[in-house]
Amino acid sequence: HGSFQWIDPFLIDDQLTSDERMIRDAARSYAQERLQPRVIDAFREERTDLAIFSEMGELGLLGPTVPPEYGGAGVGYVAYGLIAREVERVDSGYRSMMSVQSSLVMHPIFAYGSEEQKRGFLPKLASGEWIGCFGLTEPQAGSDPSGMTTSATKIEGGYRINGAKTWISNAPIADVFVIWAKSDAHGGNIRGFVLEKGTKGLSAPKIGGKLSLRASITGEVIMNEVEVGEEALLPHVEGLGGPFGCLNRARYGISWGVLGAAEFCWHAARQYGLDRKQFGRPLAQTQLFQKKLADMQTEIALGLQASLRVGRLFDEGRMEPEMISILKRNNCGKALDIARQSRDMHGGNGISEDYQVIRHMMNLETVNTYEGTHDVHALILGRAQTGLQAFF
Ligand code: TGC
Ligand code: FAD
Repeated sequence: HGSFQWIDPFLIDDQLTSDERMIRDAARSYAQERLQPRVIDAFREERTDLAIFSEMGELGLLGPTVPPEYGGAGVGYVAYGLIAREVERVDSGYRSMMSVQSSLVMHPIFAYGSEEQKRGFLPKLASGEWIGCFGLTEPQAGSDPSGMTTSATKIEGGYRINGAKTWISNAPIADVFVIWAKSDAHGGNIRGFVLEKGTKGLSAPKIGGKLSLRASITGEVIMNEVEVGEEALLPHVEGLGGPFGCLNRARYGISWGVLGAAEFCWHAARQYGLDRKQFGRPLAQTQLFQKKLADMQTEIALGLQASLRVGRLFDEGRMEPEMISILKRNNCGKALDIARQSRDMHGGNGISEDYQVIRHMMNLETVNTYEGTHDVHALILGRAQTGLQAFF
């Protein structure tokens, strides 16, 4: 007794290797020293700083699980999660920029691409010289991506792609577009294509008016008779399993990331409660305040332990997607609750950009929705335990 660490109740730190701790510390220093000073203005002004990609690339934070021969850092999934947690402690939008590039662009090129595609794209994506985006969602196909209408028609020497994607992170600044489309040459099955900026008929207008994730740019991707060669097709995957293989990784990273944002909100509420006095005593000396802090501490500790467990299983090759649905759903939902509570515990100050908790709260609304909404993950888990599918 006496050595309880309120900030790390189950001693997560002890369960990491020294390499993982080193990566975590490097990501934390970068996030606190370089991202934190920019984020308040970036969010207010809805500004995405391109330099962030090359800075992250230099530190090995982009595509960290991709092997070094293709420019990645070749680290495991626990390390990837730890990076996401540190970046999202500052802002979910910065983590979004990082996780799209890593899990949704570099991963499919690495896992499903030809040797030529891997050598051609991965090193420049790893360094952050090129920025990537991932187009699955369409105006009429969000939770149900199998309803997509983007089509790839076989032409001589390649394909002609028509369709529109929406709500695509990084799209307006992207050099590389991983696009999922139904291909007539493959029986109407979903195939992945790597498109490059500047191709005729390809455009990516920005979506304005976002009140969440404002430091991360989002756009549409319009493909109007875009013609690409055979080499644009990702040869080694067919069907929805392609995009889902990427989503598994991004969702797993999000499960760590949101807990970083939640930790920020928890620590801020605790400090505010210690500093602020009402009725002659610190707010932190009231029962209601302490109960809320205890709930935050508990959910974060349980969530981190769960993400770490699944990270270890991932690295052992024993990850199952349903495990990730549990983590993505619960950690996002809990992080959002914690951010809302923290906002409330800050009183009027809680709505000010200076205290930052309302920014996290607004960001987490998106994170709870993208990569499979909270309810869609419930349906995945419901199906897995009943054998009955309730989507339609
Ligand atoms: P279902 O019948 O379940 O599966 C179709 C095929 O896909 C395979 N599959 C998976 N493979 C690997 N991992 C997974 N998690 C997989 N889930 C499914 C499955 O085995 C099957 O393969 P095959 O070979 O038998 O055809 O498909 P369904 O149509 O019933 O799926 C329903 C549902 C709800 C599970 C799914 O469509 C879903 O998860 N919807 C949510 C959509 C979503 O997450 N969109 C994300 C867009 S990207 C994004 O949001 C990026 S934001 C990132 C950022 O900015 O950080
Ligand atoms: P819908 O599917 O229309 O869902 C609306 C509501 O209905 C939700 O509450 C949902 O849970 C519920 N619902 C849906 N189906 C059912 C059902 N069967 N039973 C009960 N309830 C149901 N997509 C990409 O492809 N790439 C990206 O980079 C990307 N980045 C994004 C960035 C931002 C900022 C945002 C907001 C979104 C992004 N998305 C991206 C899209 C995101 O993945 C979708 O918004 C998400 O999958 C939900 O789809 P939807 O918005 O069409 O909502």
